[in-house]
Amino acid sequence: MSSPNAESTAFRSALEVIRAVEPRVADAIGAELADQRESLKLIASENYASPATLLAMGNWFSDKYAEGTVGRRFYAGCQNVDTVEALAAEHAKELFGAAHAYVQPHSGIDANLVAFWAVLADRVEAPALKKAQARHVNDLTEEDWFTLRRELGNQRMLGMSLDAGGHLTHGFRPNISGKMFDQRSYGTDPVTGLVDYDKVAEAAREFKPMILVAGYSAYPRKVNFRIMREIADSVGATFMVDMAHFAGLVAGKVFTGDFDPVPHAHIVTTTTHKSLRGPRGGMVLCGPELADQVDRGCPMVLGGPLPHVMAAKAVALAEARRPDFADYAQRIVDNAQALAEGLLRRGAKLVTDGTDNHLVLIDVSGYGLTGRQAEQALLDSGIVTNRNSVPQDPNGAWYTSGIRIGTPALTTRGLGVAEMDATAELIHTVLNQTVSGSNADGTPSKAKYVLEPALADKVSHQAAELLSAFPLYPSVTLS
Ligand code: DSN
Repeated sequence: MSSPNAESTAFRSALEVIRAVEPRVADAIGAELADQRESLKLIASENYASPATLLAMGNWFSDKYAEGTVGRRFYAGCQNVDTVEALAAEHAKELFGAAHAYVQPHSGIDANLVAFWAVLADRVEAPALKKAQARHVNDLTEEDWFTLRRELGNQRMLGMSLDAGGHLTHGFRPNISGKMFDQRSYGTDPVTGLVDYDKVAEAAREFKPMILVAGYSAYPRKVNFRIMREIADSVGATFMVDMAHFAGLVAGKVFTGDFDPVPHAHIVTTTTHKSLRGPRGGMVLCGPELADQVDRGCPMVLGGPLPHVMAAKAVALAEARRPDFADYAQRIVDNAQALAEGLLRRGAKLVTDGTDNHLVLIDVSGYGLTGRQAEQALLDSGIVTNRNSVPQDPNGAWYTSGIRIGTPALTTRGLGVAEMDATAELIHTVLNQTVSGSNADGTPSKAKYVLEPALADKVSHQAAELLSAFPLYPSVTLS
């Protein structure tokens, strides 16, 4: 462990150096820390990275181009980048028990694009593609390129529907994946809100996807990856899991056996900054059969790797391999369950009536609100969440009927189950006291709401008081 004094000195010195060039940037960085310290951060996809992880990103690695992979670069002088990339991959393989790890993706979308490319390159029986891979691309004729584009496009993907908690990158229209793939969705049971594996199997039999995707950003339960793999195998699909949201729970061995995607999936993607608590970025894990294609991620679909972020990934993954990370991961789930119980006890309506993971989805129609109204009313009260669709959402993806809340960040800060009950009380108080508003012409509004400013202020103070016992980055003082 570094001394608290060293951490404070490092951040203070960095700000002093930045301030000498553009003081407004230094001020914004300081203001961001202050805002994060003061708000009750319940965004399920956010966390607080360690000082070591943050500091690993601010250095000379940022200046280096390193297209290619370890030991096989398109640029000279990459020996130190090789060191950190290899370290990050080694830690990832050990942590997740994966045969191969590719740590270059800049984000979750990028990680998924790398995975899609790898699967297409592996699966598409296109003579033009085989030609392109076997020899120099300049040897291909115009007709070869035309056939290649036609054969790569329009392959089939089956993923979880957006309103059931799936992710945009799993084949949905606003994302490139929805334009590349012919996509179908599986939803959740309308009564229980749970994945119905028989229905997934039926959809797979009918649609015969090339890729079956599991993983979610707003589903509050575990997924049985052994069953999903059996379904994929039964129709000859490649099974891909996007574990971006719950990677920390896999790393911390809260999700094991049938619920650990790594032994069951052909390919696993993740971000590194959510429950895994690393720097903002992505990663792909796979077996040896897809490793070569995955390693072509840059320059196939990725821009130049970010060596400074790969250095930070190596640091964060080393942290996740320590025994205390397992304790952290378990506390994330304990806290989410305590939050869910506190909300249910106070009468909130929750999708699936609870949680097995790090997130809780409140159906705020139970409070007579849209997600948009609830999100803003909570923000007015010092509680940062995000609106999210609920299954079969009548309000669509913009206004929504849900509020997604997650515990990774507050758990990092040290809050425990007692504080989760207090948090449930604050959330319930705000939602219960917020009234849906009207437009100027008297019609009901999906965005406007009425919340007494005095109540919002009172809750903000209560939230700040709750947080005061759990200072964020206590080792860091900027003045
Ligand atoms: N934006 C992330 C989330 O909030 O879940 C996923 O892309």
